[in-house]
Amino acid sequence: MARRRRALVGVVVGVVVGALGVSVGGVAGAAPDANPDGLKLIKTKSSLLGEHYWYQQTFKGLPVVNGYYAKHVTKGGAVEIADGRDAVPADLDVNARIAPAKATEAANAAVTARANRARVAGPPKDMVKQPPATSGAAQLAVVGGPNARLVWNVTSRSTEGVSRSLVDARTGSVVESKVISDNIDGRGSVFDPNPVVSEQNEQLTDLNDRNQDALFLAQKNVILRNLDGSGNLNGTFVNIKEAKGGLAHSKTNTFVYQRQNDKFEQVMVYYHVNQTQEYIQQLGFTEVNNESQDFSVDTYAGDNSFYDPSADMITMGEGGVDDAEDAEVIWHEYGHAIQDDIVPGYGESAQAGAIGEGFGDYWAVTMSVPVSKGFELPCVMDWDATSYTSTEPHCLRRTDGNKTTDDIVGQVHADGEIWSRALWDIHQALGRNKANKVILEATFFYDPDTSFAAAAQDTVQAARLLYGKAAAAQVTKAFQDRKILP
Ligand SMILES: [Ca+2]
Ligand SMILES: [Ca+2]
Ligand SMILES: [Ca+2]
Ligand SMILES: [Ca+2]
Ligand SMILES: [Zn+2]
Repeated sequence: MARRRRALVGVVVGVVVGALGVSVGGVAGAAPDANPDGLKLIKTKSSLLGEHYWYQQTFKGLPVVNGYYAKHVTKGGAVEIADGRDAVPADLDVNARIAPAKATEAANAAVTARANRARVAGPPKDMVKQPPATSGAAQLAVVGGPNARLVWNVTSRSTEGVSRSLVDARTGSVVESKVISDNIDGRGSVFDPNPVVSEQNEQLTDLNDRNQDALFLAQKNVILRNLDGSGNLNGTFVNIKEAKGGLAHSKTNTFVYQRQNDKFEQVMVYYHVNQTQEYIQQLGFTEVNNESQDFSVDTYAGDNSFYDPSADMITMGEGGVDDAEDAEVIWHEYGHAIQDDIVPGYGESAQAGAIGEGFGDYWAVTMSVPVSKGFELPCVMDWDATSYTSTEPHCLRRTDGNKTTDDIVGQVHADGEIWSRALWDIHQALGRNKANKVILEATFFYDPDTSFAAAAQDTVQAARLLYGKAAAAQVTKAFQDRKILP
């Protein structure tokens, strides 16, 4: 569309002078520049061979989308111009008729619709309804070239990554919408959240990691988003760093295994951590363990998994049912990584430790809610627990117990049940998304050695500031019922 041309301008003198008013020689067939002086220096870079000056093309002070101009000056003084400016008619009206909020709405609708279409490629039955795209402020800009117009430039975040939409600022129609983040989607097969819940079957057993028809049927094909394209299970939010039997690798980013293959657990970790981080981002949090979390999978023989704050690494054990075959074990451990990321040195008191365990259990449960069809929601680690419990339903712990602070025994997992019940009550009182916003927001105010009472106060405060008095009263009641608050 737009003219793009590179011109070797030869040796300096006179050609490129100081600021860039310079016309670089006419371009055949193109309209004359409406404002050849509308160049704004945005970046200067040095390389081995010279200096590089990058300019944004502007029109009446507004950026011209994709309009660029670069000047490369070699050490020897040679100048090369890359002129990527687009012609803009001098009389283009730069007064928007559409309000930015309306443009944002149109852009988000387009992005959400596309993201949902992309997800239909997955299994239709278990589709989780995705939250709509979110976006920052709309910026006024100009599109040059043959279809020159004034647009609102809206950046949205959706399950597809980051998208840029251009909305005509006079008509409100979406002119263009495309994903600008460069992550790669892969394919995988997982349990979601685990076979006991998805099959609603408490009779399933591990049989020493053997493949079984019932477990094969419990597998679900999924899209693995935000992969870095290396062919490993490494991406924006998860890095499978070590694994028994070696790292899964696929040139086509296809990671389909059955559960007897240890690589199945690597896929479980990648998928479920990516899911939970996307959810956190959709709630509006951009700094809750917003990094590629390291995992070591199936590398511990005991029936335990753990988060190591000194290495910022989560290790998934393989005792009994491989821990990473149950997403709720993954989410519990990720809960520890979340708290450690938000509060440096978190967990330095017995009650802070109990809050950590209670939060991990709660996080596993709240993440399971959308994929559990209501089956035994407060039951934590339904599949992993089949190895060590005989009563049904099989649960390591629950988030709907009746413990209060009268029942404190000084063991972090046992005492954590007091906290997880309070959070679960908040979940039911406020609804999933509001509860999780309140709970995550409150965590930013925790001390590393916080107590039940202090953390409860932080949570009440977050509820009041985010959702008002009535919500704060509901949160207060949840803590009063546990005798955490008076
Ligand atoms: Ca396995
Ligand atoms: Ca981390
Ligand atoms: Ca296990
Ligand atoms: Ca569960
Ligand atoms: Zn834990």
